Parts: sequence; structure tokens; C-alpha cells
Amino acid sequence: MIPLPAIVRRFAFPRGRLAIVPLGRGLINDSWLVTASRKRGVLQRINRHVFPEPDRIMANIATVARHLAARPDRRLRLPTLIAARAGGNFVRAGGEFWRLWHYLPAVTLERVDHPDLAFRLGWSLGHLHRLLAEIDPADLYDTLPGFHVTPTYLDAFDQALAARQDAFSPALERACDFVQRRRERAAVLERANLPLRVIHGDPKLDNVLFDPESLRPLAWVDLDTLKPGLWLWDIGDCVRSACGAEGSLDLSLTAALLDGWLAEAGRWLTEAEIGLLPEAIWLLPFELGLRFLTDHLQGDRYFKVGFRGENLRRALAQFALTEDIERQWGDLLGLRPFRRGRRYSST
Ligand code: GN1
Ligand code: MG
Repeated sequence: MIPLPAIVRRFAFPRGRLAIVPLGRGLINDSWLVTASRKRGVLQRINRHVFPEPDRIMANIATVARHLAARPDRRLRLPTLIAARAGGNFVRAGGEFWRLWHYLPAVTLERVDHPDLAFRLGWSLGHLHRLLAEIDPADLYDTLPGFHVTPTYLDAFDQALAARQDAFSPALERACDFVQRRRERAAVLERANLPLRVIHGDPKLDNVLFDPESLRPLAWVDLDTLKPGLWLWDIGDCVRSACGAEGSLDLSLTAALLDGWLAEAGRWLTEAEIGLLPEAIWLLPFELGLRFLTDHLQGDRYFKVGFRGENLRRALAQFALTEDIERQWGDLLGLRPFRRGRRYSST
């Protein structure tokens, strides 16, 4: 492999001594924090197995960046790229695809512990959606066909099940059974014919940078899945990651996050989208569990693992959250944002 400093030198980044340390908890790409004397950057190697056409990702990011640059907004930033010395904003080296971001001085949070923070997070996602709504989804490539289309994950699960020959452990039996009993419900968003919009695609808590003092969301990172899709995927994933710690959904955080999101994005939503919001909150943890489980059955080819069995463990954690949402279903439907929801819708 080409040494990392040699890669960094191919970008317009200060020459001289570099410190390079691994960064982040991403399960797909690899990231490093790169520090020169007075400048920091984030180097990334894109996972070519997951993203076979990285140029298209970069084109989508450029389209969105161009749009946002034309209407600067103090309340939202997206990270920007450092140019490659040979031109463009990425480098191909050693058969790999590399890019270098300007570092944003901000922090990520491990958990949301107050409804005010949940409101600000939801508001920030709604604000991002509002800005993305000005871009025609047809102007972006679909860089990951089938992403978040739960029935396609069910098909992959079925194939993996059919191909497997080893005996199943009780935990694996339980996980597969959990999926089988919920197959019908998994197609709920696809059946609804919802409007295609520009999405972030991975708006989990980890992907928001906060101001370390005020704890206001400053920027959304991880822009690889900016592409056409459903906003309900985004809000479902945001709720899953921010309000669903330790296998249980915190309803007061959920209500606050949705209030924030609806305050910004509500005007753009159709009645069908608002009506299906609770289903999206159920679906995203189920879907992520299904994706982890299928990857476990396929021998851990998609998500990085530290040990065999980690994807199964991740799947069970997502299914525990899914089950908790089912247990609290009546209370969830009674939440303030759902009761008032119709007021927001545009149609
Ligand atoms: C993957 O690599 P990371 O952590 O940013 C995945 C998301 C999952 C997430 C779960 C392109 O994102 O969909 O929600 O893992 N991204 C892709 O941690 O599959
Ligand atoms: Mg991601």
C-alpha cells in the first residue's frame, strides 16, 4: 500500500511533517485525521466494494455544494474538499479512491440527553432537508441503488438463508425468526408511492458536528449517500440513532426531535408522509437489523467487524429497539407531533 503521507502530498495541503491518526467509527469507509503544522484535514479512503462508482458520489457532493454556496446559511455547514494538486477533488492511488476534507473544529455526541438538544437536532435535519428541497432529485445520481429499500434487503436475506449450510445458533434462529414474523410490514413505505426527494441518507447522531460550547448542530458530515430517496428514511434513522439508545425508544426525546424537524421541513411534507412517520420510526431500526443480520449470514462482507458474530450482535440490538417501539406503539401514536401533524402538511 502507498504510505498515507504520500497520498496526502497529492492534495493542496501544507507539505512538511504530518501526523496521521485513525478517526471515527464508520463501518464502511476508512478515515484519518491529518495534522500539519497549522492545518488539519480528514483523509478518507472510499470503500470500493460498497461504492463502485465513487466519481458519482463526488459529482453529487459537488452539485449540492454548488447549490449551498449560492445561498450561504449560517445555520448549516457541510464539509468542503481540499483540491488535488493534479486537479479535481480526489486522487486515485494504489487502486483506491482518496479524498481530503477541510477539518471542522467541532465535536460529535455519544448520546442525546435532553429534549432541547433533540429539538435542535431535528430542526437541523429539517433545515438541511429544506435546503436540499431546492435541488431536483433528478440532478443527482443514485449512487447506491436499493439503499433503504427494505424489500430488497429481504430478498438478499432470503438468498443468504437459502445458501447457508452451517447449523444455526439459538441467537441466530431468534434473529431470523424475528425478521420472518415482520416481512409484510417491511414494505410499508414502498407501497405508499411517496415523493422522491434529495436525502442525506445517513443522518445518524454520529454524523452531526456540534459546537462544543453551545451544543448547537453546526454541520452534517458523511455525504456519500446524498442522493434521491425518501425523507422518511432520514427522519427514521435520525430518531433511531438519537432517541433509541440501549434498545429502548425515549418518547420525550422523539417528540422533541420530531417537533424540531416538522418546524423546518413540515411545510414540504405531504399528508401521506406525515401519516407514515411512525412507520418510518419503526422501519429504520428493523431494516438496519436486517442488513446486519444478512451481512452476518453472508460472512461479513459489507460492514466492518472486529470479530465474527459482531454483525449478529448489532442486529439483535436493532431488533431489541424495534420490539420496544412495537411495545410503545400506542403511546408513540399519541405523541404531540403526530396529533398536530396534519397542520404542517402542504397538501
Ligand atoms: C453505515 O459507515 P457508516 O457507519 O457511516 C451504513 C449506514 C448504517 C450505519 C450503521 C452506506 O454507515 O446505512 O446506518 O453503517 N452506510 C452505508 O452504523 O451502508
Ligand atoms: Mg455513513
